[in-house]
Amino acid sequence: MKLRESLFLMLSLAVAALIAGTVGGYALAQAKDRIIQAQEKEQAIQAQEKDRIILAQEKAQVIQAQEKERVIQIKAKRFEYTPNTITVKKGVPVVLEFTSLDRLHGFNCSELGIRTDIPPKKMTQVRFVPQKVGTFPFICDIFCGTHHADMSGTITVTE
Ligand SMILES: [Cu+2]
Repeated sequence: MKLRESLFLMLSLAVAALIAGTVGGYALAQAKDRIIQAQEKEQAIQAQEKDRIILAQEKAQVIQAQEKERVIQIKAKRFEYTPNTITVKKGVPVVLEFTSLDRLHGFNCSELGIRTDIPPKKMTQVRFVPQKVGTFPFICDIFCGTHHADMSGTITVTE
C-alpha cells in the first residue's frame, strides 16, 4: 500500500512538473514574441524617423537652391530696357527674365557671353553665373527702329 501511494505521488509530481513545464514554455514563447514585436515596432518607428529627417534635409536643400538663384525681370521695348542698369554678385546664379512689350529685340552682353533673342508675347529666360567683377555694357543687337542704337545698358558684377 505504501509503495503504491508513493508511486502515485511520484506520478502526480511528474505530471505536475510536465504541465508546469509546458505552461512555462508557452508563456516564455509568448513573452519572446512580444519582445520581438516591440523591437520590430521600434525599428519601424526609427526608419520612419530617418525618412522624415531625409525629407526635411532635401526640402532644406531645395529652398537653399531657390534662394541662391536671383531672378531679374527685364522689359524690352523701343528703344530701352527697363531696368537698364543691373547689379549682380559674382558667383551667385542669376536668371534674366526678358519680355518684349512690342516687337523682336535682342540682348547682347558680349563680355559676359550672354546673348538671346527677345520675341514679343513670350518670356525668355537666360541663366548665368557671373564670374568676373566689373561693369559690362549690353545692347540690343536686332535692329528695331530709329533709336535702336540707343537701346543699351550695363551689368555690374560686384565682389
Ligand atoms: Cu531693339
